Amino acid sequence: DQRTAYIDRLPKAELHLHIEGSLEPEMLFALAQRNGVEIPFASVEDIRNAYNFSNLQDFLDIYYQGMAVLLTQQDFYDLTWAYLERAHADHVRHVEIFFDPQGHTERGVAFADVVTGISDALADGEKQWGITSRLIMCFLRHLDEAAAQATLDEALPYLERIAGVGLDSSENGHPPSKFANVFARAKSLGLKLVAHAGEEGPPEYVHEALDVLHVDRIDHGNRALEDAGLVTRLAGEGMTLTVCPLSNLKLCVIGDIADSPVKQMLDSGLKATVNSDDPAYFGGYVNANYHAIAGALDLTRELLRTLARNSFTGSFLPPDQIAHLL
Ligand code: ES4
Ligand code: ZN
Repeated sequence: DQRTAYIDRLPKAELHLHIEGSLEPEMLFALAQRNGVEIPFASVEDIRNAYNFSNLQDFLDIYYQGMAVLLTQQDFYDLTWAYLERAHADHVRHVEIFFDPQGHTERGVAFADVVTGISDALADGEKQWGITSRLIMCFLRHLDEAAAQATLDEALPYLERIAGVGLDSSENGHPPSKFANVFARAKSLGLKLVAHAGEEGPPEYVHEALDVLHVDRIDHGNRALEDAGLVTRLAGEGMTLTVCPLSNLKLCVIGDIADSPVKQMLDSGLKATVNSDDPAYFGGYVNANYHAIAGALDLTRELLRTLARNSFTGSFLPPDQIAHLL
């Protein structure tokens, strides 16, 4: 219908995308064959059938298993290029991509191959389609802070290719404060800071992301809505929240797409954005996420335009470049 066409053509940025979560079953299967990696699936259909999750950890177990087929710099290039083709088709003009180096270096993949493969594809995407980008290195929060520090050490020769650091993986039991020192060091190196908070974890974790880590953006932030004082603060600071509707549904963070917090956030003055998180696992890229909530929350064109605008103004692009995209 008309709203679908409006969404599809709306220029937008994607601010919450795990590149390893864009590994489609077809590519997973092909890379397993190309690299001679054994996987516990006999077919692409078999893989897709395994994608049923009842919580974040359920998903993460499958997600870490899936990334085992990524071995060479070319694999990371191909993965990123395939994502950019999808993003281009969705009228995405700017992407800020997460990657999980610890998920690869612990398997013996060189840090250099991961970063170079991803960032070479990002550079080619800008040449081909004018899609600008930033790369954000995430620390796995189920591992300790020393491991995060060692990962930041490995990143030092590549800081021209890395714009920021983030925090992902299993949230409950791993509060942001566990990473206070490594985030302070990243900030002193001039890196931007983001953290997943309030996806499954309590509002207190969102407070910690702000007060202890001093993040520039909150990833997800759903459970901030449980704390009225926190909502007022986030609104007052103009803090961007990167919400992921289909992810929330697939991971049972919400019971129904109509329970997506996006409308409530906008109504509360919060700067919400719409993103795809791990689109190969959660059933759709960024336009599919807009479509899902537009119908369920009956979003007007004005609100859809606000969401797209927030994606640019909440990005790490310099103001003069944002002005060209609005
Ligand atoms: C993730 Cl949805 C989500 N939450 C936390 N960590 C992640 N890593 C990849 N996807
Ligand atoms: Zn995420």
